[in-house]
Amino acid sequence: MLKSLFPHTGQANVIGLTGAPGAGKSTLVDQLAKLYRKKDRMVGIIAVDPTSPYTGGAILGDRIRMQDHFSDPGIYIRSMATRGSLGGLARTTADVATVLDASGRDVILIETVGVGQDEVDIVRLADITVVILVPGMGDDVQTIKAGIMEIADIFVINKSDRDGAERVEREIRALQSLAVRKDGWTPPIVKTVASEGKGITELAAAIAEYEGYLQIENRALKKSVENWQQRLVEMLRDAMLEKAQAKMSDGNLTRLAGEVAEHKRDPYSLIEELTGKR
Ligand SMILES: Nc1nc2c(ncn2[C@@H]2O[C@H](COP(=O)(O)OP(=O)(O)OP(=O)(O)O)[C@@H](O)[C@H]2O)c(=O)[nH]1
Ligand SMILES: [Mg+2]
Repeated sequence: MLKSLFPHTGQANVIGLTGAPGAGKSTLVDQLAKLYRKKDRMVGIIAVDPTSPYTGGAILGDRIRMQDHFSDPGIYIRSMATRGSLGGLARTTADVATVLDASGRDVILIETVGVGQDEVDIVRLADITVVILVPGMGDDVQTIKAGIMEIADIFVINKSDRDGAERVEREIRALQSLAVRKDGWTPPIVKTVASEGKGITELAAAIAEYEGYLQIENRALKKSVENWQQRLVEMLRDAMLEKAQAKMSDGNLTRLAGEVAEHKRDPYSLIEELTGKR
């Protein structure tokens, strides 16, 4: 199915939103979705929770909150929470995004928690990445900077109704002054109060501005080539692994591991055998 759907993709704007648990991602996604619906754009939402092996509380909460939209066929919501699915969460999310894109969604919003490797991979699917911070995180901006400074195209300081929003803004500015992005884009900082719908228009404007920026000098295509380079390597790795695994049953793996553990076999020749190098 994905093979035949792929030619119909590439139309949607894929927007990734990431941030710490409880930062207000779902509330923001909800507000953005409402705004895009007012403009008559078809919206797809993928809520990814890599921290939970189950479709747990958080996502259930999102569903309940988002059910306002359930009667609206212009919004489709899919939650994903299973780690360890074949090919990993990032690939599964990519496949779901492909289906949504092909189905004619104009905007796809991907919500994901945190900034671990899975999240960075998921972010790679997106044309635009929004990193959500909240006041009162103290030194957290410092600790997560390595991950977020590189992936953020736009910063949101949500819960700006709380004390400390200015301080977070200053910290981001300070970090930005240290590392200039190689594409020359300076990620704007948008302050929001998602629960009250404040700053959403400004966020949508910042998103539109970055979309415009990507249209200049083939930047969108260049970014896409970079992303696909990564994804092709991942897909290849998955395919090779599946192929090698097909050659041995589970019991077989235990037996082989036993032979290596007892030094009856060396693991290097074994891998060569399994990958067909020999
Ligand atoms: N004070 C304040 N509360 C907010 C704001 N935005 C969201 N909240 C509240 O923060 C809580 C968490 O919001 P969510 O949107 O579920 O946050 P999330 O980042 O999606 O959370 P997870 O998906 O569980 O990681 C909810 O109770 C929201 O009502 C805001 O701007 N100000
Ligand atoms: Mg959420």
